[in-house]
Amino acid sequence: MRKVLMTALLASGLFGQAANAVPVLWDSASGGNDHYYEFFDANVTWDDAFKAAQSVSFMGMTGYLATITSAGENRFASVTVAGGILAWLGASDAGNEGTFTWRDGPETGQALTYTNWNPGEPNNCCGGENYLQTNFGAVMGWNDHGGPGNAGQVNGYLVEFSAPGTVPEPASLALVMAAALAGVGVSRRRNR
Ligand SMILES: [Ca+2]
Ligand SMILES: [Ca+2]
Ligand SMILES: [Ca+2]
Repeated sequence: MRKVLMTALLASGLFGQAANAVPVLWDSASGGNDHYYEFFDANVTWDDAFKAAQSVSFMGMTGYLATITSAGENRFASVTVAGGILAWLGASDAGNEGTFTWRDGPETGQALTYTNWNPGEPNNCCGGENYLQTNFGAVMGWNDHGGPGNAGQVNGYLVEFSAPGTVPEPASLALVMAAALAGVGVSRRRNR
């Protein structure tokens, strides 16, 4: 019960770190993926943003630092949701210099299939930069930043929410029915 209340408060933005806005749907009717995105106008390191993203949930979905896999998604997240403000995304090349992979969400461990690096980036500048940010210099432009060279680099972050294998209403009902039937089976066995 307590957890449910916390989740509701976090989702509403009334508790914890103040959200810039409620999660915004990129709906399939407008060419989207039916995922939700939220920009947190905070000043945090990538590591803290990574943890913070996982601590928020919305409509039962646990957040993750946004994973951008198309130009359309980059535009929606970077412009529509973040308003062109500098924001961390979910990729890093920490531990594998030069090869960025998504570190959370459905694409965890996967290489980037779409990129929008600014000219000359990623450059692992200034003693090492291992974390992906968007809206750096140019709107929608990508840059590697953060530690170890710029360990104190802080800015906002983009959180994405998606249901694992988003299920339409009838399928959800079927799952509930299956669970209920399984429960009946268990109690029957128990009664024997
Ligand atoms: Ca994504
Ligand atoms: Ca690097
Ligand atoms: Ca850089």
